[in-house]
Amino acid sequence: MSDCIFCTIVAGGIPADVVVETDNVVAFRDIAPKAPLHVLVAPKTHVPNVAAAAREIPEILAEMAIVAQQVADAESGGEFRWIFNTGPSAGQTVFHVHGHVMNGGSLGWSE
Ligand code: DGP
Repeated sequence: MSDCIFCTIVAGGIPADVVVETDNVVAFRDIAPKAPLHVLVAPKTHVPNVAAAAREIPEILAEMAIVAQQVADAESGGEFRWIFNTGPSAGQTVFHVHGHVMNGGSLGWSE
């Protein structure tokens, strides 16, 4: 989608600090990290949220989980929190599905 910031990142239109990339998935550091480890894992295909990903690109959603684990293996001893905000009231601001891979610091339940 031309007006999607993460599609623009996937296309190389704006820079991102990419930590893992596969044919289908990209993982890059959040521009405003809320924890020492805060990486976003997104499919290269545009789908709006995690349920849509499960319906439309289930194999790629599974690949996203594997990439999230790879990020955590490299940066946080293999342990991580994986968050998918869905909808504005839950804090979703970018409507291209992405999982927040987080760890470190003192994560509270609501962060
Ligand atoms: P969410 O609120 O769950 O939709 O998460 C969106 C995240 O995306 C938020 O933590 C900030 C991050 N973000 C927004 N724009 C950019 C960008 O241009 N580059 C990077 N690296 N992260 C971005």
